Parts: sequence; structure tokens; C-alpha cells
Amino acid sequence: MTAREAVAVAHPNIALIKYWGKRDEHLVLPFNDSLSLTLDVFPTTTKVRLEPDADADRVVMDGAIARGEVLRRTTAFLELVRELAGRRERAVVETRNTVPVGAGLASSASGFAALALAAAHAYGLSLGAAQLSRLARRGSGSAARSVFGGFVVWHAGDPDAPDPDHTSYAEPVTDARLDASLVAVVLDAGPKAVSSREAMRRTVATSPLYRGWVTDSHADLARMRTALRDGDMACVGEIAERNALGMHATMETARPAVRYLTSASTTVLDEVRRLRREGVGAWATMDAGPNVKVLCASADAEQVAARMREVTGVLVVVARSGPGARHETVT
Ligand code: 2P0
Repeated sequence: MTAREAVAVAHPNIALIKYWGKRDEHLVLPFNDSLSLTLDVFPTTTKVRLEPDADADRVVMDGAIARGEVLRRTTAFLELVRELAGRRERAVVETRNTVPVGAGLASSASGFAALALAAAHAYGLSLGAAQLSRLARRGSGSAARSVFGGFVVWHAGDPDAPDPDHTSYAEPVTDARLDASLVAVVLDAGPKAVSSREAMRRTVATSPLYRGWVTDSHADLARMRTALRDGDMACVGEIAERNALGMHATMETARPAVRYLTSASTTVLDEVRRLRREGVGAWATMDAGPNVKVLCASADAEQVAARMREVTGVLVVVARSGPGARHETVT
């Protein structure tokens, strides 16, 4: 039998309403809806090739043979795809990231979105967009959103439905009228000390602020969708910054506390506030790492980036709205 292979490319996304905490660890079902912008930078390219004679999957990430957690998660994901496809062949997965892995810049989002598309194709599955998003979600929650470009909403789904898995998928926000950019201030590209998976678990189990943040996130999402429709940059920015700070407050009040933000992050947050006082519309959002992403109108992005470079002296990347996951021709 001829081996099948497929290549896919996906981009990271940054959440403006965050996903933080799972109600179901196995199915990766979140407690709250989230909303993100897919970026046009740092793509991941993944090739999946079936190996009918192999007795184990092989994963090569950025030129190095993967072991440990990366291999375990990739193999578990391929098992899911094989189950769906009713096939047994093992595969070789070759993946190239252009985003620093594990630095809170969403490499698992682009990684599992690209893997979902390439693996589905290689194993002969024909999936609709929502099905592909559900599949990517099983690899990493945020990957459900990177299946689509632009602004994307991920529905937490209905936990009381007969099959909750079917109700939790992402889809594009088609009525957004906002040309926004995210200016990524890369303070640290190293891997994080506590994985977001473990940090979420700890937060849900021990933070007294967690339930309140989930309730606020529901209201934040409704207001943000209206603001996106109205093209109201200030409203979107204010909601995003508050939602991110709220998420970090939940982890800081977990036991033991999780702190991703550093003094360098705080310096950037102060500068974002200073920009606002000077009349420039800029708002901060931070994920599971010290890096700060500054949300602003695309027309202001270069000005914001120049200020961030001046103040921090670190790598600053302007990201605009990017495309969803797509196939690439096998070469
Ligand atoms: C987000 N993050 O909405 C949130 C905000 C980090 C902070 O999604 O456990 O790698 O694989 O589902 O998707 C990072 O978590 O976690 C994340 P898993 P994931 O972007």
C-alpha cells in the first residue's frame, strides 16, 4: 500500500477573552467561551506521512527527534485520528515552528491546528470546519481557534448535552469590523516553569477568584462581540486587558500560586498605560508566560512597536490578522 502524506500550515492566535480551566480534561472542554485573533506571524508547518510498516509513531520537531511529553501528546492525538478513520498505520510527523516553543506565544495552538489538518488528510478523513476544530481542540484547547483566521470565537459547549464533545468548537466572527493588530513584546522565549495545563488545573481547584472570573468572561464575551461589530477599538481593548488581568489574578491566588508575569512584564504594562494617557489607543494582554501583547488599531501598530522597542530593547513583532489553517502542496 502506498503511504499517504499531507502538509498543513497554521498560525498562532492570541485570546482577547481567555480560555483558562477545563471542565473535562479528557475531552478538553473549557468552562467558558473564548475569543481570539489569529495572527499572520509565527506559522507552524507540519507534514504527516503514514508508515504502514512502522510499529510506532515518530515525531521530529524543528529537526530533533521528539521524546517525552511532545511525543506522548502527539501519539495520543494520532490515536484519536486513527480511531476516527478506522485505520492502524503509524505515522511520521515532521513539524517546524517559527514561534519560540513554550513561551506563551501559542505554539501549541498553531501546532495542533496544523497537525489536525495534516493528519486528517493523511488518514483520509474528510472533516467539515467545525469537526476539524473539535479535533484540534482535543490536542490543545486553543488549537480549536487556530483552525480559522481573523477573529474567532470558541464555544465552550453544553455540558448537559448528550454528547458535549459535539457542542464545543470554534468558528469565525463574521461580523467584526475592526482592523486590529497585536504588538508582541518578546521578553522571554524560554520554556515556562509551570505548564498552562497544570496551572489551569491548580487555578480551577484552589483559586477563590476563579468562579467570578468565569462569570465575568461570559459578560465580557457578549460585550466584546458587540464592540467588534461596532468597530469600537477602545471598548474591545478595555475588555481584553481587564479579562487578561483577571485571569492572571486567578492564578496568583491559586495554591501554590502561579506567576507568569515578571518585573519586565510590569514595565511594559506601565508603558501601555502611559501610551493611553498620551492619547494612543493601546491595551495589554498576557498569556501563560511573561510576554506582553499590545492590542491596538493597525494604524497605530508601528508607533506602538517603536515605543516598545525603545523602552524594552527586546524583540518586538507586529502581528496583524492572519489566515486559518490550510493545506500546503507536498514537495
Ligand atoms: C488562551 N491559554 O485562551 C489561554 C490564555 C493561555 C492563557 O490556551 O491544556 O496550550 O493544551 O488545552 O491551549 C494555553 O493553553 O492548553 C491557552 P491545553 P493550551 O489562549
